[in-house]
Amino acid sequence: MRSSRRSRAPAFEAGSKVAVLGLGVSGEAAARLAAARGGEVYASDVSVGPGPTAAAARLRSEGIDAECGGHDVDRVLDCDLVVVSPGIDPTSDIRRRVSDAGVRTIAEVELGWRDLRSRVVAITGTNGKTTTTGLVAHVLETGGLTAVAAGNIGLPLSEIALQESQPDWVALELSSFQLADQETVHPDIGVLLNLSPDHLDRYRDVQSYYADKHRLFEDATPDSRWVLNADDPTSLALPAGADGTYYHFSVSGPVDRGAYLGSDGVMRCRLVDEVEWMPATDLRLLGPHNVANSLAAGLACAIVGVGPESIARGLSTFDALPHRLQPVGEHDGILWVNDSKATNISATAVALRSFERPVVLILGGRHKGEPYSNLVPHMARIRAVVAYGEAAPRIVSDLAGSVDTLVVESGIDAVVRVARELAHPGDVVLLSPACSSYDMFPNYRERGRAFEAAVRALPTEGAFR
Ligand code: UMA
Repeated sequence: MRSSRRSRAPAFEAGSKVAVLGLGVSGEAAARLAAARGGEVYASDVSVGPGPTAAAARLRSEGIDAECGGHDVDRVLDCDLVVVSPGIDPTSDIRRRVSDAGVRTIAEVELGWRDLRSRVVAITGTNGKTTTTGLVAHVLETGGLTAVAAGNIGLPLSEIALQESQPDWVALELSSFQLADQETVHPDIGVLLNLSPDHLDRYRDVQSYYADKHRLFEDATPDSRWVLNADDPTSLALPAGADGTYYHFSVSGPVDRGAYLGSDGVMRCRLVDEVEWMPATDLRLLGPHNVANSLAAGLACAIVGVGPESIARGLSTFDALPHRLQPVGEHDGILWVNDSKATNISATAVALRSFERPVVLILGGRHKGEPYSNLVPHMARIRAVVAYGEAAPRIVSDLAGSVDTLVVESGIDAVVRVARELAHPGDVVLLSPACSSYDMFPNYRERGRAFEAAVRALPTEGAFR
């Protein structure tokens, strides 16, 4: 496809005072980029934890003013621009004060966007974003292009923007938190996978969450290309007529322009002529939702101009990302699966639909607002639920009368031992918690690692495969 790259105005004039809020990976990268572009940077973090402390020390060693243990509010309000990390809630004290003072605030991703020369496939939606982002980068590379996966997947866009030599394409995962504070981000190709309630601990209602997702379409141009899910009416309606060309993907039958799963199980694409990609059974990823993610990713790459053979090769050589329906191994006839990234009800529902075998489901962590009773329609194959963490009492009351639920009050090792006792040979034990990890872990990755370590430490009769 032709490039729609435009020269972009810098986010601020050299010599401006720029405050960076948060010193996680986004804040550290943003502070470095803002300083490299001539900003007088003040970066700060409320925490004195090891991560922000180390980031502040690295920045100071490069001559950038950075501190932990609080935000100097007067200094922040004296700035011309505030760059905010996505995890900082808009209702937090510092963000309210910045907003009341009328200081311009942008997302880290907006700062990176202004200096990005690569073309962009942006991926958003409630579930499947990270896998689809990884797939897009992998298929583009299989097609001979240079591509990097960035954004919410873990690599801040500002880090790529600082590089001398940038890739042909960036597969950019965008969360609603990042979209909320974007100003001018408009991808060459935008993918909206699906929409369902999430983050109700941060949004006052689901409409406010969808409104932030809609910001993907706000700067659409006639050159924009949109990849939408023909099987999901809610996300199909979201662009509301935004400029650009629309393509669709579907697992339930042919589409006019896009990619679909045929009734014979073969994945096909129709842009001009219809081409076959591959049987869906050739995917290494588990579950029907990953057929949809693969159709979306393949379609975005077909629009870029990648040929059908490369698309099939790329899709069929992509392994599950860590913590996303990732098989840990099978022993004594029990398959252990790490789906720690499932931090909401709909992600756990999707995981439950991925197995034909009986499932012992591990649920728990910090509650995010949606009732667990919404899982009941997906629980036909559940043998038992093991509930743990802060959300355990709520899980027990929401599932009462529907499924056997046991509460484990100690750590993840005990949770795994109880799940092992409940499982029979032939079962799956699935960690798909439907909650955030923050009651017990710094993030979902640490939770997934702890689960895997506990599984590997179990005494076994046979070898662990
Ligand atoms: N902080 C303050 N002041 C406050 C509140 C918090 O300074 O008032 C500090 C915290 O102490 C912490 C920092 O802000 O040190 C946290 O910022 P952050 O949560 O934005 O962390 P980053 O490391 O920059 O990670 C962010 C994304 N995190 C979130 O959106 C919560 C990462 O997505 C993303 O990979 C990374 O930027 C790179 O773009 C993670 C995520 O969980 C994976 N995303 C959510 C999800 O997928 O559901 C949206």
